[in-house]
Amino acid sequence: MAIERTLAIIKPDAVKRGLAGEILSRIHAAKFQIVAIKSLRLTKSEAEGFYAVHRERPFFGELTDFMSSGKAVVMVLEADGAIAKWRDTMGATDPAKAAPGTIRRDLGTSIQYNCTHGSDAPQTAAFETGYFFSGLELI
Ligand code: 3AN
Repeated sequence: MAIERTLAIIKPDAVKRGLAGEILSRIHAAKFQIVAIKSLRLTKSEAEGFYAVHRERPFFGELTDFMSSGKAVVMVLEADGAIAKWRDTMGATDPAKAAPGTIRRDLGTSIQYNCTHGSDAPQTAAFETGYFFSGLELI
């Protein structure tokens, strides 16, 4: 496998519930390097831009309301095969279907309030990383 970078988000539900530290511990335990990290609150239109690929999905309005409802922690994670590895660490989108021991299974409460986001492919990772971080922040 090759060294990759992926964009990870600790979503507003997890930040509000005080779970950011627990999720960061899991990131360290899984041996990711945190290349860059920041805490921010997205505006509704910034959330719409981030999730533009889901524009036609019935849950788009709800999703972008939720993602702009409070602080999130966004970060770039690096590891061998980071994109798939972070998705494995998070678990399936729906916490009820996620494997035991994954973040979403252990901490998520619904398909919407599933605590974390992760890029799903190299092109998505490049777009999502550039959405939040400048080149200088990624050295
Ligand atoms: P993933 O984040 O696992 O790649 P996607 O890309 O299918 O999942 O969905 C993006 C985000 O949209 C999910 N993280 C979840 O918060 C939300 N979402 C997905 N399906 C639903 C749904 N049926 N109802 C509400 N929100 C959803």
